[in-house]
Amino acid sequence: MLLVKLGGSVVTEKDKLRTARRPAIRRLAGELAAVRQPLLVVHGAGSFGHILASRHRLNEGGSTPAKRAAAARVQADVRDLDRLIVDALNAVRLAAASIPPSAVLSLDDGSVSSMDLTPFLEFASMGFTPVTFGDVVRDVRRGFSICSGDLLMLELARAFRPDRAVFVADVDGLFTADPKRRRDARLLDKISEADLSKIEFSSAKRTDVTGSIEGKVRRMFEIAGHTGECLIVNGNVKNRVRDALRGRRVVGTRIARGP
Ligand code: IP8
Repeated sequence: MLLVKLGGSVVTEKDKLRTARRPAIRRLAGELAAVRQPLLVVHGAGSFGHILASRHRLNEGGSTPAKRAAAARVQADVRDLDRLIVDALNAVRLAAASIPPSAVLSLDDGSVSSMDLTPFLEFASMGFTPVTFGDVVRDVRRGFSICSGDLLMLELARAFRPDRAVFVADVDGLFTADPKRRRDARLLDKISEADLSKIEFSSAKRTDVTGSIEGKVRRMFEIAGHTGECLIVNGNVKNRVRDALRGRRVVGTRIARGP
């Protein structure tokens, strides 16, 4: 079993509200099909989730009618993006079975308190490709909150122990500094927890409601502990995702298992 997260910055224009990158979605679906192995697919929310979630501070939860309306809007929007991805996967005969986190998972102050894995296990065992995504979900303390695709990657890695987990980003991997801002930023081809201090993390962009890059990297170390291999690759480079999933040596960052 292989686990892949299509990052929101690859499948959407992150700064343009509800704007999908349809050609990238179609190409990546083709690359996933070319791997010819059972897959679990997670995707981020990109501009279908982060912009409004951040504007309405949905990660803090709430119970006012305005907050509920915004939460419902974002839930509907991430489903729209999911539909585009599911259609692209079906077009290449991956038989996508979409499993919305809001129906199978609840949080407790931002951490997973329960998740029903049955639909993932049963659809996967029938040869479907389970697909799930960053979503607005119930939170026993906050009312509702945001569940990131990264958190789903962790839960699925724990449950399925995939041979490989691949994070698909819009950059080549992890750099010593933000490659979009610093020209001297160097790609790290492997990273362990001890290397975290070598990275100059810029503060998370204002619209990213699911936390800092550093927090995401720490979660990847946890994920790496449940997979044969865990890596970040650039989904904007043709066939890199396909080759990474096939286990070829590609440009990217390998995440070492925790201590
Ligand atoms: O894009 C965020 O998921 P992510 C989900 O995987 C929402 O961080 C609704 C903003």
